[in-house]
Amino acid sequence: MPRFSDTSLQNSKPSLDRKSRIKDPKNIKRAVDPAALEMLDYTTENNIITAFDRWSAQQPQCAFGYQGICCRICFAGPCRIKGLEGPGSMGICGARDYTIVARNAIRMMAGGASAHSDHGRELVEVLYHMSLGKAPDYEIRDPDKLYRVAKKIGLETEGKTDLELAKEVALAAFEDYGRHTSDKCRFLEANLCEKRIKKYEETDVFPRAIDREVVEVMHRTHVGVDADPVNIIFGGIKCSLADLTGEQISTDISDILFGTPKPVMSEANLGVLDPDKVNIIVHGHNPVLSQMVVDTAREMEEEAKAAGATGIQLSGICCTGNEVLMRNGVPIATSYMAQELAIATGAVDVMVVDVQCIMPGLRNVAECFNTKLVTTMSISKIPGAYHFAFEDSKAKQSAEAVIRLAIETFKVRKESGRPVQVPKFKNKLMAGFSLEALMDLFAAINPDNPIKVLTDAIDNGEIAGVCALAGCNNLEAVYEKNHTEILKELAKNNVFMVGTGCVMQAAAKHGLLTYEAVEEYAGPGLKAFIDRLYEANKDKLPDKLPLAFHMGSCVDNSRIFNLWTAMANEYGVDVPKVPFVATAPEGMSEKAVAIGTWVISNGIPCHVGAMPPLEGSNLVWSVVTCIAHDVFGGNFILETDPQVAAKKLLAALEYRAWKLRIHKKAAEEYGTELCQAF
Ligand code: BF8
Ligand code: SF4
Repeated sequence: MPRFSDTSLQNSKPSLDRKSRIKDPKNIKRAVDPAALEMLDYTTENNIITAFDRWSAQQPQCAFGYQGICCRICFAGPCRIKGLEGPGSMGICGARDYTIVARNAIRMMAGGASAHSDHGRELVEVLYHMSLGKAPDYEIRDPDKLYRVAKKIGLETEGKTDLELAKEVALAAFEDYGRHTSDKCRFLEANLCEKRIKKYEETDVFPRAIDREVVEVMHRTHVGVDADPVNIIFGGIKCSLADLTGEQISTDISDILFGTPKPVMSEANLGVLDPDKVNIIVHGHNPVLSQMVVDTAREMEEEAKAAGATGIQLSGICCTGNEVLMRNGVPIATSYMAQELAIATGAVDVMVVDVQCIMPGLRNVAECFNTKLVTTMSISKIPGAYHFAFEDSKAKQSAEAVIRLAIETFKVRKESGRPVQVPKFKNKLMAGFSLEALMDLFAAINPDNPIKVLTDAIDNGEIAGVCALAGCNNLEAVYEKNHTEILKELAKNNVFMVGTGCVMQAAAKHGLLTYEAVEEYAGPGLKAFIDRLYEANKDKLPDKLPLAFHMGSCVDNSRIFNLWTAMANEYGVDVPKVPFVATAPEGMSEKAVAIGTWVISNGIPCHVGAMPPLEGSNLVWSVVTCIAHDVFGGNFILETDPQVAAKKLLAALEYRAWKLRIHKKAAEEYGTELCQAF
């Protein structure tokens, strides 16, 4: 029986009810990462408080907030939905559970869209300033990408210098943030397939300008504006597509400025820290600073050696770590939830942070050690941390100051003679799979039509389809357990996997971004496919190919969007017919909510393995898990058990692949057009 005939795998309710989800709140060792487990013993022995202790202290968490039925939108509240009937079933203003849940959810999307898009805006500003000669430390490292992006968004490229074109691309991107007309966001329209453009026009969710859609969400969710849950959610979808626009801009411009990633080898986990070197961790998201630190550190090795170090050891946490891993092979220290544990090793001299996913708790841990925590962005400061204001006009100078502070701190650390506790665990990895790099691998087999290598492998059943792994860590799950279990289960079932963000850091730390993992976990079809790709490309690759393909930071989910769009165009169908699924096994942030929403509105089923605050309204729940599928072709699969989640993802994927095969066969047999229904 095909898996998708099993109706239990189509049940929109998670297999564990709310109360059974959290097992032992007293056990803080909620991790499968051996380095994190070792460090948790050490922090417990030494009374160092981290997120793991604070998670325990927060249990049981507020059930109203957990389900999304707490409203704090005005200060007549807070209001909670206390039952199904009577005055307590509504907020003071009369808002019902569905209004409150929907409003809270789309405010999360607006938060996520703001974060991703402001990150993109910083990059556009650097590109613009560079084109005017006002950011002299930056350059165009990938002029081909500049031309490709310019062409794609409809700019005339003939007869223009790189700098002239860079300025025009920057101005076009600025327009996507602040257009006053009702025209469409250009960076989004240029990357969608035609059928999706039509779908977004019909449903009135095409974003006009990023900032405008965020503002509209904040307006429509103000006290006494939109109370219709479906209308509210459609407003959220429009904002999530503005988020996607911001992500596309971020990726495109990062590649133009810093280079488009190519396959690269590196290592991951706390064992990458070297006590004899000056250890600098870059943490946050924006490559404008971290890339400059990487470039400058190379020039300052001798200064570090003069201070008694054997060199400078850079490593990364979160997505800025992914940015410099993808382009420079800088090792990954750890992922979001273990960021404080990195400092608790005592071996970190400077942790330099920019924006997003930076725990305020870092400062308390840094205080216990010789570590300097350095903030760099005016919107992201932490009391007690050093603040070195970063300016793109003096980028190199800022990076030098940070590195010099680290060298000075190293000297103090060595003189103090204080022992360090660096876990030995680390694994090698291969990363650097931009869409261009992936297409390049396919092109070695089919130079005329590279994407057909992937779609053919699905059509002939060699692989089951594609799954995108994305998102965060959340201690509602056991740290990195959902990530690794789902990844292994999908591999066993021949799913080709791409991914971004903290999931891929988990995969890397557990040795899953290696060929050894292909040998251990891949099903026969997936192994044959990966082997074939390697054989065709072995002259230009640094090693054999990995089990899953790391495509970058969370904004680089735009690369994944570009991948499924290329597949849809190749099949001649709309995205919902493409055998593609997505998962955020340990989703946490508002950014993840925005991403998940544009994933489903692109027409892709999206699993989330930590429960978003939606359970308080059956109506909203059914809109996002069922009705979204009828309208857009994608829906959320909310499931906290990783084994059941993997089965649900496989069922959704196999159903799509099976249906597409049947429709293709029918079209061939009867000489008709390929059925477009989903
Ligand atoms: O943007 S995966 S915890 S680091 S939010 Fe944050 Fe989540 Fe990690 Fe990257 Ni994305
Ligand atoms: Fe309560 Fe309505 Fe104010 Fe929300 S907006 S806090 S439900 S009165």
